Amino acid sequence: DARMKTPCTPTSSSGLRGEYEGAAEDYTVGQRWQAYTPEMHDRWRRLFARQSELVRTHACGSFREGLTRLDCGDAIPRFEDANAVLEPATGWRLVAVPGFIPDAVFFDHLAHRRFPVTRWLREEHELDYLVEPDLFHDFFGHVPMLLDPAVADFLELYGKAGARAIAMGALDMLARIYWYTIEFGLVREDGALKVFGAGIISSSGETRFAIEDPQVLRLPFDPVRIMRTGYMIDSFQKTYFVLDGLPQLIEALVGLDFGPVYETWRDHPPLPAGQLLPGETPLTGARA
Ligand code: HBI
Ligand code: FE
Repeated sequence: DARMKTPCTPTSSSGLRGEYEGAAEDYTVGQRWQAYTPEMHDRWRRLFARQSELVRTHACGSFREGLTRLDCGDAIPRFEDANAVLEPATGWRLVAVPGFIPDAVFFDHLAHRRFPVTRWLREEHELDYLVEPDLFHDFFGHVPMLLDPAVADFLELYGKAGARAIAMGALDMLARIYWYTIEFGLVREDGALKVFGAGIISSSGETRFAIEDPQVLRLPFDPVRIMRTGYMIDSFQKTYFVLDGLPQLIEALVGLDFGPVYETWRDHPPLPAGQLLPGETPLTGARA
């Protein structure tokens, strides 16, 4: 998520939240599963029950299958249990982090197939919305997709692309790729729109909105268009990009050298979210 502003802001009383002290150089910490209270496990169960209901009708097949394989609805999962499922499947491994971590560190984890998962759980008053990643967003939203081979490969490539984007002053452009796919991506399956992005699927309101709203702009997946497009950080998205299938994540990137794209567009202001360009044909929304 790029939603959160600054790392290292201890924000509350919930113990593990924002506790960066004692983190390793790569910002990893122990999950400290024993520190979760019965109230936290109960909150997880309720969040899980509500979202998994929507998943059945709104999520893509890979998400549904991944969630089933993780079998994590009864209590806050232990990362080591998830790793026992992930590692043999796609070679990914979860590492616990205190929250938002610096860009370069985040990229390095992904480049090595380590997915950083925030160890603390949102509080009761923020069940529907919070501005930073927590355990529910990171685990429920992202981990099932790590079992999909295309997403598994794509995330590693994204991590490996980080250093160059930073060096070229184009981090914003690369981050939009993550935002509009891994966080807010849609995919068409058997003609129907389905969610695969974690930012959508961990939110009950946005899951319905992204699939059901007849007006919102939905555009075919296009990496260069995405790199030029600004996004919403504190409301539902105004544009969603739709894949023809998850393998398109890789297909669209193999032939594409990001360097020249960065050079062409990095000094232009981003296109406003929700704006249609002349000649574009949206799947839905204005002039669809
Ligand atoms: N750290 N924990 C955490 N989660 C993220 O999603 C995250 C991050 N640090 C940087 C970051 N995301 C993004 O800004 C990069 O993808 C660019
Ligand atoms: Fe996320």
